[in-house]
Amino acid sequence: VKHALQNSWTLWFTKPPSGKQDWNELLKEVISFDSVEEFWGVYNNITPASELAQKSDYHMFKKGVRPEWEDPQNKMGGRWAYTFKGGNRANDDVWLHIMLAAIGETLEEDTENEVMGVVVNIRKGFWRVGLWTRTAGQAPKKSAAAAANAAATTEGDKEEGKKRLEKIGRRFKSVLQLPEQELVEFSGHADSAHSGSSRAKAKFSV
Ligand code: M7G
Repeated sequence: VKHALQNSWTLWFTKPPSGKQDWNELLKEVISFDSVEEFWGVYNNITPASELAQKSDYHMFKKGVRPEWEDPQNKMGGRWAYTFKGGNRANDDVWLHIMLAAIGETLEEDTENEVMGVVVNIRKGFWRVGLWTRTAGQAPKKSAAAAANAAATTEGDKEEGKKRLEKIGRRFKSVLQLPEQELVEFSGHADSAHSGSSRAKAKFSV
């Protein structure tokens, strides 16, 4: 018996560069799955994060979404991120719990469709886990006429978008089992792409 997931997911791997390669050459699609049993089959057969070399990433994204800022479904979006020391076997469970929360759809309400995927970056001296969202707290696009009419509601829309993202950020934080004073930070992909680094200034934190 297979227990179907609400969505199909794809696992991707970024291998550490060996010489001068760009981002695209290092990112590889690994496998897709759409049941609980297949997820465990994949998880039990891949190298644990704690055994990956520095500069490796795992990305688990909804099938059809590439784990890149440039993907049409990510372009307007952003990322909740948390950086911690990482590196040992116990930390593999942090990444596992994030994946389980994503495939179990516990990070957002059913209708929100904000969660695009989750990431773990293995870096020198730290790990960074991320949760990518479809929006980045910007006001939704309106027709010119509607915008002229509704200029006053724009700030309200923005506020609502931010609230929705903050709620997801708090759920991410609870999966990470972080104490209240420890912060997770949100940044927009457009800012990351613009600054050429994922360490763009955080827009907000929870
Ligand atoms: P990172 O791996 O997110 O963080 O970004 P790090 O600085 O801790 O290693 C490292 C670099 O990878 C960025 O500065 C970009 O050059 C490249 N990179 C990362 N991401 C997520 C993307 C992406 O989505 N698109 C493109 N074009 N480059 C990316």
